[in-house]
This record gives sequence, C-alpha cells and structure tokens, in this order.
Amino acid sequence: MSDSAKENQNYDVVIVGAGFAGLYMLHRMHQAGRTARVFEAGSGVGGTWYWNRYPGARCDIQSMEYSYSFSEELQQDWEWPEKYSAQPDIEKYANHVADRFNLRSDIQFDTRVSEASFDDDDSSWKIQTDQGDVVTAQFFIMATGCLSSTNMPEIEGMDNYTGDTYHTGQWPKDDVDFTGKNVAIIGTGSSAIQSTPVIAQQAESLTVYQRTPSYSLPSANHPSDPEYVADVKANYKEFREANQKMPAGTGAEWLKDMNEPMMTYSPEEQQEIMESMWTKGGFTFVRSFPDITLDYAANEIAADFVRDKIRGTVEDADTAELLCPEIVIGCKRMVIDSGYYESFNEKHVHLIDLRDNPIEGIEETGIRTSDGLREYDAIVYATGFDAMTGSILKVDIKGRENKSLRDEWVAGPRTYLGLNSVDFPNMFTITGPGSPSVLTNMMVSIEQHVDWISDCIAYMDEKEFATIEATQDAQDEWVDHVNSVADKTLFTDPNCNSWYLGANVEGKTRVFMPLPGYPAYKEKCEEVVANGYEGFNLA
Ligand code: NA7
Repeated sequence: MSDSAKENQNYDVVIVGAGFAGLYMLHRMHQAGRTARVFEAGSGVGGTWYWNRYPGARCDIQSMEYSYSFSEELQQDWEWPEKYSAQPDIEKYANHVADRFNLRSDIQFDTRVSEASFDDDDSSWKIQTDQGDVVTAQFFIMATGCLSSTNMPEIEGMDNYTGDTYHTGQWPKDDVDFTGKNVAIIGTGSSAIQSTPVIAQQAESLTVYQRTPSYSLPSANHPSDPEYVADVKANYKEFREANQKMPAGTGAEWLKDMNEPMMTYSPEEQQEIMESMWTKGGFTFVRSFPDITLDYAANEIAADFVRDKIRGTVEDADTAELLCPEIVIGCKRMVIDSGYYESFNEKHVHLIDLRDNPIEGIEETGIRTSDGLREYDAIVYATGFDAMTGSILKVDIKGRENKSLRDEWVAGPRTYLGLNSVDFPNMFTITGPGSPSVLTNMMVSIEQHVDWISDCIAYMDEKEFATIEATQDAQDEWVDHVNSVADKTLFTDPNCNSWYLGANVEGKTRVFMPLPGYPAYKEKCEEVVANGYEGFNLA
C-alpha cells in the first residue's frame, strides 16, 4: 500500500476507484507521463469484483471477452480456467494487472473520496477523502462502477436481528461457513440466484424470499476448452473487433446462429431454434431471434419457453408456478445460473413468495411475514444496488458556482455521452449514465471510455486548453436521444421495475439510465472528436 496523499498534493488526474476502469485509466495516465492518484475504498483492486465475493459469484460474459484487450502480451499470457469466470479468478486477474503494469504505488486503498469541488478561479478540482486527504487535480475521473453502491432495504426491526447479517455486494473477505445453519436469503436477482445453489450445499436449510421472480438461463459453464482458447488467441484482434460491432459489444460468435425475426418461422421451428440456443447456454438464448426484446408477441413466446423450462425442472408444481416470472423477458437483466431451479428440488430449500405474504418486519430471531415468524441463524440480503448513479452521488460533488451534482441529477442523471455534465468541467464518468455501459460487456465500454478520455486529455494538452465541459444544448439533446432510443425497446415497460430504471431504489426517479446500442454510440464518440469535440466547450 502506498503512503497517504495528505500533503496537499497536486496531480494531473485524480481517479476514484481501482476496479477495471480505474486500473486502465491509471495505466493510460502512466503511459502519458501524467501524475495520477487513485483513491479506492476497498483494501484491494477489482472494484465490483472485490466486493462481490459472495458464494457462487460469477461473470455472465465469457472469460475470453471479459478481459482487457489493450495489451496483446497480457491477453496472450493470461489463462482463464472456465468459460464463465468465478469471482476469485477475476480478482486474481485484477491483481495480476495491477502488478504487471506497476499500478499499486499510485493507488491509495482503504480511502473513500467524500467531497470534490471545482474551483472556478484556477480551473482545478479539490478532492477530499474520509482519511483526511485534501488534494487538487486538473481532471477528476469517476471510475466508480455501475453496480457498487449496495441497496440495503429499510425493513422495520432489522437492527434488532441478533443472527449474522450479510449483503452479497459487501461480502466479508474471511470465509463464511453456513454449515449447520438455517439461512434466509432476501431477493431473487442475479446475486441470489448464483448464491442459492452454493449456500444450499452447506446450510442446514435455505429459505429464499422472492418478491419478483427472475428469468434465469442455464450457463452451461465448463472448464476452458484449450482448442477454443487457442483459436481465439490466434486471432484475438479480429475476435475483439467483431465483438465491437455487436449491439452489446459481445457475442459476435452468435452471428453465425442469428435468425430472422421470430414470426417468420412456424411455431415448431421457433421452439426448435430456442431449444438449441437454450442448450448452448448463457445469453445465447436471448439472441434466438433479433426481436425478442423489441416485439411484445415474440417476447411472450420466449417468456413462455422459459416458464415451461422452469415447470420442467422444479418438481413441486406450486413452487414451479411461483418461480415463473410474469414480466417482459429481458426488461430486467437476465440472470445466468448454474443449478438455481434445481435447488428447489432439495428438501431443505424453501421458497417464500412475498407477493401475497409480504415481509412485515425483522425480529431478533428471524423474519416475520403475514403468515408468521420464521427463525434463522443468518440473513443474506441479495437486494442489489443503487445502480449507475449511486456511487457517483455518494461523493458530494460541487461544480461551477458551487452547483451540486446531487441537485442537478435529482430528476435523473443528465450527461453528454455519459462522459461529462454541464457545470462540471474536467470531470469524467467512466461508463456513466447515458452511455451503453451495463448493456454491454463492461470491459469493452471501459476501454472505449478510458481511451476517449485519455485522448481528450492529450488533445487538450496539445492545444493548451485548460477545461472541457459539455454544452447545455448537447447535453439536453443527448438526454432526449437516450430516452427516445430506450422507449423503442421493452426495457421501459411500465410493469418492469429494473435497476436500469432506478426503480429498485425507493425514492429514485424512474429514468432509463444506460443507452442501448454500443456500435452507434462508439461512432458518435468518434464523430464528436473528428468534429473538434463537438458539443463540448473547450476553454
Ligand atoms: P438485483 O438484480 O437488483 O436483485 C435484487 C433482488 O432483491 C430483487 O429480486 C429484488 O426484488 C429484491 N429486493 C430488493 N429489495 C427488497 C425488499 N425490500 N424485499 C424483498 N426483496 C427485495 O441485484 P443483484 O445483486 O441480484 O444483481 C445485480 C446485477 O449484478 C445483475 O443484474 C447482474 O448484472 C450482476 P424486486 O425485483 O425489486 O421486486
């Protein structure tokens, strides 16, 4: 760990977060010979993959894609053990990157940035941390991740609970042993669905509290296939480029299986196609037809297919029915699982459906729902995140004339390109709201943003500009653009309370935050640069 930066140091760049965005941003700054400081709340690198070390945590993008492309040597050297990487392997990779590129000395761990304010007079940012650091920087870069601010529900009496309490997004570093314990898990998103089969292997009993059933697809995960890996590595550049052209920056391999819109096939053919894509595992199923997430009729047929799979897997018919989702498929992020539905065939795994039996409170010994109290040794909150804006707004950020970002974003985040906001000069958000971010392979979006920001800083240096800031018109038009693109999809279905919309967090304004369509976005960013940073004021 490096020394503290308390000595009123001035840097070219201050970066918040040492996840994959922060690490690459720091590397690019080193390459450019700039002084940079990273502040990281955790004790190690990895960001989301540092905190989300819950049992069963695994990436839903395949390993050969969920990795950096910026170093040919790195991508050739690194060996991923499985098709979909588990959290410990991803964390190991993040540590390898930090060491390989000598990043650690500029990262200050166990330090949370608390405040940042822009000084109009000398065009610099003043940044303060919870450890007493006060530093200044020309550029202030939020590499805080999209799923890093945990959402802990406020349930009456929860503080009185005397058993062990965990949140999947803040899992302890020490081993948690559930052997012989009666465990409850609240939530049925990705974190709960991934951890359920693993906790069930240990616990005496596991009870899953479900408010909204999710659609979960089988991962068909397996150890890395050496032949496939060798093939990818032989053409890694082309492999990456092909993925860059995909709507989510991932899955070019699906192109060979891509079909026409669903209704061009007979019902029998539709079922056959979905069956074959289901068997391949992961998000492949959603690509069975291009219109599953665009057309309600196609969507309902795909949803029925998954519901039938649930009914065919879960032996108890009542439990199966409760696990069948009703919402539009894909309007919430789909989950990729390894044995979730099968868990409910085990005698010691139970489901409590909260729709007609809501949680009334938490007591000293357990959870009370309308039908009574159930006692547990441990409660696991798998209740998700204040996504995309949570970690940005945790920092008290003040821009020009002391304007508060919290106030500016009270009715939803407002950015130009998801990179910068009016009145917050020289502040960048990596994979910020208004950019494709969570709708893509995050590694692709992170590299694209870091490269754009690094090139922008180099351009400003060359042309001797001190500040860059979005114009009001460009930002307003961009926000309208993001909304209009989202409105053409089923993501904004009124019955869907996804974290993309902020609808999972009480009091958060319902606005669709990411922008669908990676290739068009990337082209727009390139066009902006080609037109002399169109939409930005450079001063
Ligand atoms: P998610 O997907 O936001 O899931 C959170 C779950 O917790 C979801 O089922 C929620 O139900 C449930 N929840 C939240 N608050 C409550 C309360 N108060 N009572 C009962 N149930 C509650 O978070 P994850 O961590 O699983 O996954 C986040 C992303 O990480 C995922 O999409 C992947 O991209 C990786 P709800 O649906 O709101 O009714």
